[in-house]
Amino acid sequence: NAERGQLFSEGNYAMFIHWGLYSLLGNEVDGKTYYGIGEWIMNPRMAGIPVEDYKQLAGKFNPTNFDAKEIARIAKDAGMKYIVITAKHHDGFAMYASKANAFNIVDATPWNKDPMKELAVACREAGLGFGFYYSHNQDWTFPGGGNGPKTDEDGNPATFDDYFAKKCLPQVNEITTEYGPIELVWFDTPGKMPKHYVEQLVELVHKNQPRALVSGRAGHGLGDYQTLGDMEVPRHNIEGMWESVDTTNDSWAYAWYDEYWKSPKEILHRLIACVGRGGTYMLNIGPRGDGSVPERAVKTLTDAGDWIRRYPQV
Ligand code: JFZ
Repeated sequence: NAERGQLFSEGNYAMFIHWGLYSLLGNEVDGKTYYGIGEWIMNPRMAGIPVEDYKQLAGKFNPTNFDAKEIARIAKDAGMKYIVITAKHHDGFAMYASKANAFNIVDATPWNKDPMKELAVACREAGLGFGFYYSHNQDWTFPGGGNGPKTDEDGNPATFDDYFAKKCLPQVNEITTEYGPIELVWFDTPGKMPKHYVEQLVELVHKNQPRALVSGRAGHGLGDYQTLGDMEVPRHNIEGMWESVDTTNDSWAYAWYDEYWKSPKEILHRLIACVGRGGTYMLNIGPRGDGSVPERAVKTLTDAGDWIRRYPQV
């Protein structure tokens, strides 16, 4: 599909955003800091937060400093062309108004707004593309989801089929119909998910969004392009469409202690290496639980952008 590949045809530079309930914790739980990627905080490898406790966090999620226009402006000033944000990560919390499942930012928080509606509009107004990350296999809070609860509320066994039919497929339908034209759906960590599920999802995205690309991590080679390992920059040219994902510091989601910022020079080096070798570079920021973007992330992106705006062919 020639039109569908256009986004990557001359390389590209994009903003990736990891933002969710986990951002509220910033890798600190009950006064204890856990070192690792912030969006994994509830996992037993990190704090191991029980599902019911984690769900309670939604009641405290009130990101009054979220400013969609400001985020779009930061991406634009950075020289980026589109934004991809977490609609749902492995924790299962939908960061948009989901009718399919009540564990979402509109129904479960005091904030009661859909930030994705605002961001989709802000991107369109700024001339930026827009897309969603969606954790299709792992869902740690919905019964039957990958690495999630094995039984439902009544203690009956739940299967992946239950999760897929009741939550995953309807939500992917929502994110590909409710936010206007989108550029990309970024599926991740397919694990052992059987092929027929992935086929249904890819088909649905292509039906609802004929121009949108599906990430390589959909699984079973069914994505539209290849996604390299996290933070991997290849040393040689790679055939076909590919993308490298990276983050401005160490964690993807906000972690309070994470000041391991890459320099603008390092970011430019990685961007140019990717684009020069035929790929696309997507660079992540992790807004805080209140919606604000860490100042150093903004400065790093903007400083790199100063160079890009001087040499706009990149
Ligand atoms: C995944 C997620 O688990 C993580 O939280 C984050 O969203 C990241 C962007 O993607 O983690 C991965 C997935 C694949 C690889 C590495 C980390 N990989 O293929 O090297």
